[in-house]
Amino acid sequence: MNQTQEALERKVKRDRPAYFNGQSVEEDFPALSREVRPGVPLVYLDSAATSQKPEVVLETLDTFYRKHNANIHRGIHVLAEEATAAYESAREKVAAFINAPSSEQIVFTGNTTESINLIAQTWGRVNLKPGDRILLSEMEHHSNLIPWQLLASERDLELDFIPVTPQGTLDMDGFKKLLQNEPKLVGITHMSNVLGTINPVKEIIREAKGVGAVTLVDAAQSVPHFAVDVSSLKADFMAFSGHKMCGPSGIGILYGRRDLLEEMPPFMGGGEMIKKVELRSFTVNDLPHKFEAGTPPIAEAVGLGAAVDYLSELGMDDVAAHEKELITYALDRLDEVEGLTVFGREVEKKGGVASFTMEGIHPHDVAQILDHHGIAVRAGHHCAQPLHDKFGISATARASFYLYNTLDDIDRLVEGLYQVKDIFG
Ligand code: 7TS
Repeated sequence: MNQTQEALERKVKRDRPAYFNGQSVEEDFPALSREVRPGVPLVYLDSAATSQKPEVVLETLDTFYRKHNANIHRGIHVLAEEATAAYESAREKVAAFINAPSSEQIVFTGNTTESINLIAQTWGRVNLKPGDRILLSEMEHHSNLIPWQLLASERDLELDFIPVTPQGTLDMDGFKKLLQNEPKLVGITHMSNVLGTINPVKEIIREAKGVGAVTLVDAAQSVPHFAVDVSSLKADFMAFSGHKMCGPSGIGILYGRRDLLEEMPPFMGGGEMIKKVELRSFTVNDLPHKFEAGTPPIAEAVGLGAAVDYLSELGMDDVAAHEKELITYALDRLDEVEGLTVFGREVEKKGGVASFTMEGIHPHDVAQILDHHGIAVRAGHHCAQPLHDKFGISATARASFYLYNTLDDIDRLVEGLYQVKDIFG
């Protein structure tokens, strides 16, 4: 048995737990204490895809369905009132979490993807005409790319892209040049789900506003990981997902500037989004209900509210500091592995994401062998194919961290990577 095998087979002791306010948080997440196979404990390093859920969120969902389950906004009975109050209180919590001026500017959707499609299909359809330009970046997730490609082909729009430098940051000189084309919309990811790069969105928004552009921040990877203040950023739109921030899947958030939301037509038609309906006409409901057609994700919103409380109690600055410690340690340890390249290795403002290749070994093989040792990472293009093309690769393996990960998890990852090397010689 070589050293790596010995290391893998010893019972993993969490000598260095993830502490917040003197309390270890790992026990809060039931999934983290499971074994994926007998004797093989889970090391979950796929939080950029979705986060694990703390007990308090699971309990909130359970209690909601057991005691308060009813449809909202339309019932005059106790359960309907309780469910409505819980749903609307979740909206207040989300508004406070991102420092939105009003909860009426928080629209619940299904996920980040739906939030961005909503903007494209409502604001975009009304405000963009043939020849207008949209400025995105080369590091966008497909969900901030395809909705604009669809609209561009329908409306004859032009798409421009802020280049990504070989180091993995946005080329800000390139950005300023592209602004001279006077785009009508600038839509940028706050943090890359592949490189971990945290983009200077405040500066981007300020510059974009200088040429009269409307701004959209894809905050799917930022709001879960560090404090984001939408009022200070002055973003016109911001989109993120509940499932990446300790909440349930099936709920997303769209923040919008009030006057823009007021002017936008509805996204989908049906119940809830109307005030008065006649056979051939209707009047739209007030914000935010105008954009929430049909029965919304009620339990999911309530669960998200619990997740927001959980994160707020830990403190987002402490969450960010913890992840900074993890990524710093991870980069140091990954450097030890010969033939391993981390994309965005030198990015200064980098969240807890390490995407890498190993010389001569396909990322899917890396992920598969790691999985054999209980280490969950993702392999592929992570819905950012153009970014991978830019780096001349088709796929990477990605380890992504969250508040519950520990330095021990990173040691396990590196031990697993040595195992990969042992197998592939
Ligand atoms: N934007 C970014 C930056 C993302 O990372 C993701 C999801 C989305 C948008 C879409 O979020 P959704 O909730 O609508 O799916 N990112 C990933 C990922 O990196 N692996 O799986 C999903």
